Amino acid sequence: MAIPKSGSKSPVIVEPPDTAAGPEAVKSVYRSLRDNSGLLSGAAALLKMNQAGGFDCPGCAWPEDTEHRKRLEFCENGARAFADEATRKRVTADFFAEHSISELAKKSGKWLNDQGRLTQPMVRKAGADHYVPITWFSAFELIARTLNQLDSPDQAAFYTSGRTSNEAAFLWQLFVRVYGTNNMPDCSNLCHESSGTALSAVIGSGKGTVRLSDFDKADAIFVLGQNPGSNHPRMLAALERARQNGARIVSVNPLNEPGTQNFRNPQTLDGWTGKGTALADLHVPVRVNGDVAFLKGLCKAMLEAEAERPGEVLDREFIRAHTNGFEDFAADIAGTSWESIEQGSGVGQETIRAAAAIAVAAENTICCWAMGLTQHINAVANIQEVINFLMLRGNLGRPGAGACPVRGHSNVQGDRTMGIWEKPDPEWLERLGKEFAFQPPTAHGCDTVDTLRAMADGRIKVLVAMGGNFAGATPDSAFVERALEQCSLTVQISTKLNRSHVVTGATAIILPVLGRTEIDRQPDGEQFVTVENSMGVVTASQGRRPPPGPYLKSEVRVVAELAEATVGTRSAIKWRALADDYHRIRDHIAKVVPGFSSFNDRLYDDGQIELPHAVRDKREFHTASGRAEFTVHDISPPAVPEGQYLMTTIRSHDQFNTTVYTDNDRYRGVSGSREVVFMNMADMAAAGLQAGDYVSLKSANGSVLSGFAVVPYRIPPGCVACYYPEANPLVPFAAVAAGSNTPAYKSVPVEISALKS
Ligand SMILES: Nc1nc2c(c(=O)[nH]1)N[C@H]1C(S)=C(S)[C@@H](COP(=O)(O)OP(=O)(O)OC[C@H]3O[C@@H](n4cnc5c(=O)[nH]c(N)nc54)[C@H](O)[C@@H]3O)O[C@H]1N2
Ligand SMILES: Nc1nc2c(c(=O)[nH]1)N[C@H]1C(S)=C(S)[C@@H](COP(=O)(O)OP(=O)(O)OC[C@H]3O[C@@H](n4cnc5c(=O)[nH]c(N)nc54)[C@H](O)[C@@H]3O)O[C@H]1N2
Ligand SMILES: [Mo]
Repeated sequence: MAIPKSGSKSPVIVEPPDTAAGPEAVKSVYRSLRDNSGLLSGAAALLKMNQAGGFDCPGCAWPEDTEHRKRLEFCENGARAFADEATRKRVTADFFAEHSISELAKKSGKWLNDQGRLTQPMVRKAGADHYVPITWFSAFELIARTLNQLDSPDQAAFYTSGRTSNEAAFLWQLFVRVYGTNNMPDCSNLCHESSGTALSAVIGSGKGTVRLSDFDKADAIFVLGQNPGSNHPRMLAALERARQNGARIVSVNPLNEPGTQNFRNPQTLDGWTGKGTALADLHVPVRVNGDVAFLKGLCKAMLEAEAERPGEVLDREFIRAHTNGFEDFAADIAGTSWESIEQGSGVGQETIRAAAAIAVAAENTICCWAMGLTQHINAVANIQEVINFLMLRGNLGRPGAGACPVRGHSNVQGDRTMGIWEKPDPEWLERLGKEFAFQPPTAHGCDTVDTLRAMADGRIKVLVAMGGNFAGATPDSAFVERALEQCSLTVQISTKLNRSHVVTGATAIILPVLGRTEIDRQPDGEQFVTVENSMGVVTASQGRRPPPGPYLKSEVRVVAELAEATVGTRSAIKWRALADDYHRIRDHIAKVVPGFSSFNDRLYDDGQIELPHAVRDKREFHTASGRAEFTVHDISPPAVPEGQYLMTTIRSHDQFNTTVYTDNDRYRGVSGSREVVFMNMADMAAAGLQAGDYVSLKSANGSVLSGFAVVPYRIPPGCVACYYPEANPLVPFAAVAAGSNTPAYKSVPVEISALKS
């Protein structure tokens, strides 16, 4: 089934701006509050966002700046994520009586989201084409019965999206393991899994090694494969301050994103009236998936500089005392020709040398990265090359320097810390089993891609999803939708409607939950939850807005009641009591999860917990050898068949993952349609294409997307970009990153053909 379009208008294309934020961002916040929550109540609630005693932004995982915290510690896109949750629109039982599921399956994701908040549990009975109301009790009973009738607990999978709080996530993984499986696919498998895999192998920890304060001490910051202007706008303030302190910024990206070029901080007078701060000193227009080649070139230039000025470039002492494999690494770099580097990266030697000069002049360097590095077949290699580069000058485990994978969803890092992982560490399972007196399953479970394969093969029959949009976020949409339709039961625990509610198993259930911004009252009083940001800092988050209806439950309450119905008699765990007062869950977390001792007390005393990090705090590397590892990787430019293009998929400025707010992308100069393909002008000329021409795109899985409009753009030749999730049907299911199994959403070979007008 083709994914319905949000509108078939032709796009309006203008020259993209060269600056991010500024007054336009403030206007956009105003519009989204006006259209969703209402201005007054929305503005009052926003004052609580990212403040002590308030709620954590439901957007990205960039840390709050507690030192320089402003009265308004939020960004345009955080405000929009908030407004989207705070909408006054409601999806009620009448809505489902009016609209059949087959009719809803023809609506775009944007239309579904625009219908408002889910308000009561609904069921689609096998063979029916409408959802009808069901009581919470009957819904839990139906799910429990189905789960308990499976031949094995491994026939069910339990997905988690990264907005889920620590408390809900901890209880969720406990329930799933008491039930008897480690089938816990999550959005992290689609996101930063490559970072975790790469970092664990070479530095002994899967998390980033910097604190926010390190940005003030850095002399150089490399931003690779990341678009902070749209996806982590509060990071621009950290880059602006770093820049004002003299740091030099290098962006490595096939697109010259306005957010890294220039920033007009809407919280300063200059941001409203002046030109703002120029951010990147150097933009490196690497070709799509040219990063390994570029990073090897960067290291080659540095090793050559060291040969000319021995002792001045490399941190020999760090390399000797803390690392393994330098000789092999250096020999491989020496044997890699500049020609292959230029060809693989698409970047000239002078630009690579200019980037190396910035790194060599810097005492302290930070590398930040996101999906531009993690979603390729060789994504793990990308990230290990970043570590090679950092290690040459000892940029790990000291202030002002380090590795900074910038996480996506606001609690995706915390969910993993809480045990949402299909490959749990045996020590973790032992502590969990001891604390709750049960035997957790030890066999590794399915991640997201393995879950899809198992559903398609009939090995997994039930999917229960804690948030997210499993159908919309995964690759190869036609394959995924067939796999979902083969399930006997799919359950979505959600706030808003999306594709996953209309492409379902034979029986489907919707369980509506409170969002993070809403008051969560339980028998023992109003509750708060906790979240972990991208830099390992855990803070409390307390909702402040009235719930959108009387029948919604909190995520924690849903997990507790589902667990009681399903496995209530299998252990002595008092599920409901845990949900009555979340302090009780945190007391268990304190005993099971390393770094959380006296969790509740420390939250009250210090307001936050910074989790320990051996590399950052002690320059210790908990790898098998006790040292950080240099690694060697092939440049291996992706095989793009003759006449095809390498497609990357990107987020616009006006979406949060599969939730599309508008069809516009202000920073890339496109409005009115998302069905566009950004193309190099020379490629367009060679193919006889003009701006606005309609084309079809076809990939190796046989999927074809038709009617996409060509947008001329400064993107390296041979590369094109389309929006996520519209382009997901083209991403072949089997194309995944070696080691992390993350879909290669950012390097998909495609054929492009002009449509005859
Ligand atoms: N407003 C908003 N905020 C968000 C999100 C959102 O959708 N909207 N999503 C959240 C989530 S879950 C995540 S994971 C993050 C995502 O944040 P990002 O990773 O910034 O998002 P993307 O748009 O997927 O892609 C990032 C950048 O990678 C570049 N790129 C593409 N291919 C390549 C390549 O081969 N090499 C290099 N070097 N660069 C490449 C693209 O041009 C783009 O600038 O943001 C989080 N925050
Ligand atoms: N082509 C392509 N595909 C991609 C990517 C890409 O760059 N390119 N990026 C990948 C990445 S990085 C990620 S993280 C995934 C995202 O994958 P997901 O996390 O699965 O998707 P989202 O779109 O964030 O999920 C949105 C839905 O979550 C629900 N929701 C929102 N808030 C809450 C809440 O507080 N509680 C609950 N229970 N539900 C809530 C709503 O129903 C909403 O419709 O997509 C991946 N897919
Ligand atoms: Mo993500």
